[in-house]
Amino acid sequence: MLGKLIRKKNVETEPLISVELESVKSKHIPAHVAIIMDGNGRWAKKRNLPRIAGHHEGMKTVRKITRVANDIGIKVLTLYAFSTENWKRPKLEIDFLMKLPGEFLSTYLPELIEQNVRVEMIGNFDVLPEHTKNAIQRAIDETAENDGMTLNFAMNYGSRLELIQCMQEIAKLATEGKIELEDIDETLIGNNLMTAHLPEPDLLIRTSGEVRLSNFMLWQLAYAEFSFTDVLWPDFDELCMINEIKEFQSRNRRFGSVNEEGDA
Ligand code: V0D
Repeated sequence: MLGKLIRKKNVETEPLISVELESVKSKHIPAHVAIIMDGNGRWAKKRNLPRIAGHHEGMKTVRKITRVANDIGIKVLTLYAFSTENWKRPKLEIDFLMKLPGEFLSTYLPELIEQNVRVEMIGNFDVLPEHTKNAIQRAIDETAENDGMTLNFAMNYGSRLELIQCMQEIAKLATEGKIELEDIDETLIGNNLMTAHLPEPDLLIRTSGEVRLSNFMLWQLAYAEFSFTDVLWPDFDELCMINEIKEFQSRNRRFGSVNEEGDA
């Protein structure tokens, strides 16, 4: 596992990362971490580069954070890559963004397979461009047998739309007489969301200083710890991720105790 990090070219941080990694792995690890990857445009602007340069740099961070999350032992990493609101952006920017899954996967799919990572997606898949769908579907198919970390991309995802579809599905079951009103509970709702097969996130991270949920996993984040960092997504690195998990572990040090929900 550590061998994956040793291949990194940054010799300065390697020993530090290994030591920190071992300490993090000896404590309670969040099963599911969700990240809102914000600040790519701002990163580019600071350097007088076009926004797309920031998106491209952000893709390299996806690779880095996937690898360290897998090394930590996180079971599910959900990355908010494209929201239903993002269609309002300029067409040229959208066209560029829609090429990123293909580029990401043609570069990194072999190492995802090597790391036993399973690629999944939540969101409305159908309306994505054909070439984007093909790239993602191929990655999903080629990693379907992997049983390591699940790398779950939220693409064209919006939580309210997900809840609308969930409610429509449940109402349909009710009108067809397949369920009684009393059958509508947290489990039934959870089972009709796009995340039905996944554990709920234990930790939400949003980069770049914005303190909003932006229509992301409204139901699923009910009990999650939230962390908002000023670091821009392209600058978010392995040590940032390890520090987030350490902070989570210190907040959760009473995990499992009677005071768990704060009723001290
Ligand atoms: C841009 C920062 C990887 C956020 C990361 C189309 C904005 C880089 C993917 C990707 C994006 C998605 C699915 C998949 C494999 C890779 C990605 C988008 C944006 C939205 F199966 N990075 N990335 N998708 N950015």
